[in-house]
Amino acid sequence: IKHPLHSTWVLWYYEKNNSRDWSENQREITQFNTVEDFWSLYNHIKLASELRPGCDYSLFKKDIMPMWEDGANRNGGRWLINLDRKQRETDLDRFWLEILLCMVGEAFDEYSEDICGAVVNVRTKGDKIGVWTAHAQVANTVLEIGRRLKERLGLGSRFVLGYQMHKDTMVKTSSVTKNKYSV
Ligand code: M7G
Repeated sequence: IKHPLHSTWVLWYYEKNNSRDWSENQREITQFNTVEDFWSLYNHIKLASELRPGCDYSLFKKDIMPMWEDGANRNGGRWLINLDRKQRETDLDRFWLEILLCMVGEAFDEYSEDICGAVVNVRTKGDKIGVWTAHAQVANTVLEIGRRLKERLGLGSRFVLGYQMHKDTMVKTSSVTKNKYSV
C-alpha cells in the first residue's frame, strides 16, 4: 500500500493568456494524497525553471482555490521569496521542491493547519515563491511558519523574509507591498 499524506493536494498551472481573465488561466492539473503519487507527479512535470516566463505552479490543499478570493485565503497572506535572475539556475527549483516537501510532509506540525498552499511565479523580472497561510492576524502561527521556512530553505540570518497580507497585495499601486511581519 501507498503511504498516505495528511491532506489531499491539488496542483494548478497558470499560463498567461491576455485574451482571458486571470482566474480562467488557472488549470487544475491533478490531485494526490500519497507520497508515491507526489513523486510520480513531480518526476513527470517540468521543473519550475523550465516553464515559460509568465507561468505559475500552485500547490494548494484540496478545496482551496489558488486565489486571494477563496474563503481560506481572504484573511491570509504569504511569506514571499523574491529571487533575482541568477537564482533561477541556482535556487528556484530546490527552494520550490523543499517547500513542496515541507507542505506535504506537514513540516509545520500543529501550524500546518494554517498552510493553504504555495505558488511559484516564473517571471522575466525575477521569479517569486510564496507560501500562503490562512490567518494573517494570528502572529505566532505566521511567525512560526516563517521561521521554519527560513530554516528549511537554509536562508542565512542576513536574509529578510517578509510576510504580506493578500488584502495589501490586492490593492498595491507600486511594485512593493509592505511587510506585516518579517523573520
Ligand atoms: P502575479 O501573477 O501574482 O504577479 O499577479 P506578477 O505581477 O509578478 O505577474 C499579476 C496579476 O494577476 C495581479 O495584478 C492580478 O491582476 C492577477 N492576480 C494574481 N493573483 C494571485 C490573483 C488572485 O488571487 N485573484 C485575482 N482575481 N487576480 C489575481
